[in-house]
Amino acid sequence: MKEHPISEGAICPRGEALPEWLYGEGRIKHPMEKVDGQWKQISWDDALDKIAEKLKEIKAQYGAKGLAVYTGSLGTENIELAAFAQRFRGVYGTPNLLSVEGNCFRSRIMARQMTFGGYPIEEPWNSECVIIVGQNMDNSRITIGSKIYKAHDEGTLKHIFIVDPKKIPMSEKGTHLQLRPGTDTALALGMLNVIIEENLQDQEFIDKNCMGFDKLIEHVKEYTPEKMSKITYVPADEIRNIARVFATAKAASIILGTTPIDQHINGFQGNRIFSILQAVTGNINIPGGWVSIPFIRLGDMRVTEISDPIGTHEHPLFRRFWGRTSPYGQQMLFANAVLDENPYPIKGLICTGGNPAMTLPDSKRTKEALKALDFMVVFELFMTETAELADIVLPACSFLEKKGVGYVYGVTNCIPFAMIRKKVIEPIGESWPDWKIWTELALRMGYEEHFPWKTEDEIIDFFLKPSGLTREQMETEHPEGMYYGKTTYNQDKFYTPSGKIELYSQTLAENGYDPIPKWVEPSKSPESTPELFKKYPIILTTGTRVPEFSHTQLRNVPSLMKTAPEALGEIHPDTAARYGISDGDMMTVETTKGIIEIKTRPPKHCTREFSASPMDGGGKANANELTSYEPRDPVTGYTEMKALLCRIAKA
Ligand SMILES: Nc1nc2c(c(=O)[nH]1)N[C@H]1C(S)=C(S)[C@@H](COP(=O)(O)OP(=O)(O)OC[C@H]3O[C@@H](n4cnc5c(=O)[nH]c(N)nc54)[C@H](O)[C@@H]3O)O[C@H]1N2
Ligand SMILES: Nc1nc2c(c(=O)[nH]1)N[C@H]1C(S)=C(S)[C@@H](COP(=O)(O)OP(=O)(O)OC[C@H]3O[C@@H](n4cnc5c(=O)[nH]c(N)nc54)[C@H](O)[C@@H]3O)O[C@H]1N2
Ligand SMILES: [Mo]
Repeated sequence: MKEHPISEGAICPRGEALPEWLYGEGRIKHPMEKVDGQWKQISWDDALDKIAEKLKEIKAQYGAKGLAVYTGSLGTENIELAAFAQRFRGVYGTPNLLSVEGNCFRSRIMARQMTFGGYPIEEPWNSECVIIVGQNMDNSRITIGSKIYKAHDEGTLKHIFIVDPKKIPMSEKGTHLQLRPGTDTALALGMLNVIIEENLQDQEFIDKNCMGFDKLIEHVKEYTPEKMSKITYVPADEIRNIARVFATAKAASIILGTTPIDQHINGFQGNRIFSILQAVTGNINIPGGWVSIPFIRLGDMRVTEISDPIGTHEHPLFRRFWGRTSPYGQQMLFANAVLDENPYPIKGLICTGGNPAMTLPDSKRTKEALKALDFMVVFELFMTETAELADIVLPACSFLEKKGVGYVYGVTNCIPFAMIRKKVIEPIGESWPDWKIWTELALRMGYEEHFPWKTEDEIIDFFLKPSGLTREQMETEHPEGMYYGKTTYNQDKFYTPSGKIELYSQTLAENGYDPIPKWVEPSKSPESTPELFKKYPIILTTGTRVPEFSHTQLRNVPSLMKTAPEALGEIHPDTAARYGISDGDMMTVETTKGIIEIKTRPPKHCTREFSASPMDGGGKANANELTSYEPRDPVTGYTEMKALLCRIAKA
């Protein structure tokens, strides 16, 4: 739809391939039970009865916390899936709701909340300068990418900087800073040093809105461009240049990739330092800066908070600060709970909309943990690596087989956007929408009073009620969906304890963390572990998105498998030559955790020595055989999935 407000007629290869995905190979069409290691079809009634019985057993023996509920990427993208999972676990009484919040985007939300009291986001189409840090929008975020290309073509967006170890298509439009993976915080500290040394900050804005600037002045003195150049491999002059252009632009937005900043041991502070850059240059709540967006209030299915989930002791702020409590536990501690009973045993798992056997770190340990469970049930469309390890698999249907509320903001889209998602076809086979699976299970558990919804329209009405929108209005007036609310600029209310933008965070100091971000090396790097670097001399980044796949999804689609048949490892041509590896050769990539084989990608965009591998892509290589649960970011508990050390060889 050319007139569609978000896509403006653009479609990605995954969108185009949906019919193939929907009707393709491997759809699970019936409830399945594993009997003596073999999958057997069973009826919905039998499956739900057995699950209810098991869940009651677990609760009787280990308490409600002995069960974990895991919602994967779909749990953030599909409100119905997430809300019903929350309702069920709440009524059951387990605090252990685990999700990709534990390594996807919550770090940045926390960092911005702790700085601004809210979650302002970029508005690049109104900017004169944008800095894109570790995001290849042509692959992972085309809706915003196309708006940036357009603003650049029209000339309103004058300066684009790309901060990325490799050249990406958008690098053609601007200045590329090719940094060593994992050193973004050092770059940002260097930029702050230049801005403050050269008096380029927005003093009026700072005086009025910020606290801690005096401490920041002292703090960044040591981070000279020359020193930061040694760390980042970015020439000092380039650090000066980006700092000057950014600070003097009329309006500027930094756009942070969703994972390259966050998935580090210092990822939370990395997010904070870029927030501080926005603040001291006055690029907050002005058109083209970071702006406070309106929120849509949607019906909330949460049940009043129970006890604390796993990870609370280790990462208390991930759980709550300023009385704001997150519903999630830290999934990075799940394997410890199952395998080491630390802090207590988790014995059962309900997994929906995710494939943790592949997407959590250290797949070997993750799979061991999943196998060690007394009972696991998975709601899935396909027999994934996780589903294979379950006791019962229930056939869920896709978003095209159910009606619901679609709502995006932030990561996917900068302004909140809502629509009624239409049911395109009837559920395939015996598959059910997630809401129905949870509801039917709840009835068998005796939870009927908490699950009153009987139809998809009733659920939509429940979600929309607090928003002031109605289903009828959305269906008749805005069937294509609608932006919700307007951005209001020039707000100067900040909901932090001090009421100001907190360049210096007392909350962090009181919890034993750095109140202003410091530079911290990745746990394994040429600098932090020179001995290890001799044995593992290549820097490895995992998880780079490809347009054909969403994480481990869509591998049943022939047309996508044709254009991207293998997981690809990108490698610098000089490195490849040194190892005698040619384009398309298979190479081994080995870390201290494991070894995988992966095909090399024609290195047209790889211009500095490092190699990167997607999480899975079309092929068999699973980058999480190379990653580890330790160490974790002390604030959030995120693990290192970027900037690791590896060695390579021709396979
Ligand atoms: N090494 C490394 N690991 C990473 C990352 C990285 O960069 N590097 N990135 C991390 C990030 S940011 C993320 S978000 C995670 C993603 O991790 P996951 O969410 O675990 O991965 P997906 O492959 O998206 O799994 C989604 C599953 O939901 C199923 N599904 C689709 N629609 C529905 C539905 O309507 N109902 C149900 N019940 N199921 C459905 C799909 O078939 C698929 O199996 O991976 C993380 N892991
Ligand atoms: N097609 C597609 N789109 C997706 C997804 C998908 O699976 N497929 N997943 C969605 C999800 S859940 C997420 S979380 C997002 C992920 O989105 P992002 O995390 O933004 O991932 P990419 O766009 O692949 O960007 C990664 C870029 O960061 C660079 N990079 C690697 N290490 C570093 C580093 O240390 N510093 C810097 N500055 N750059 C680095 C890589 O070279 C690459 O160009 O994408 C979303 N969009
Ligand atoms: Mo993600």
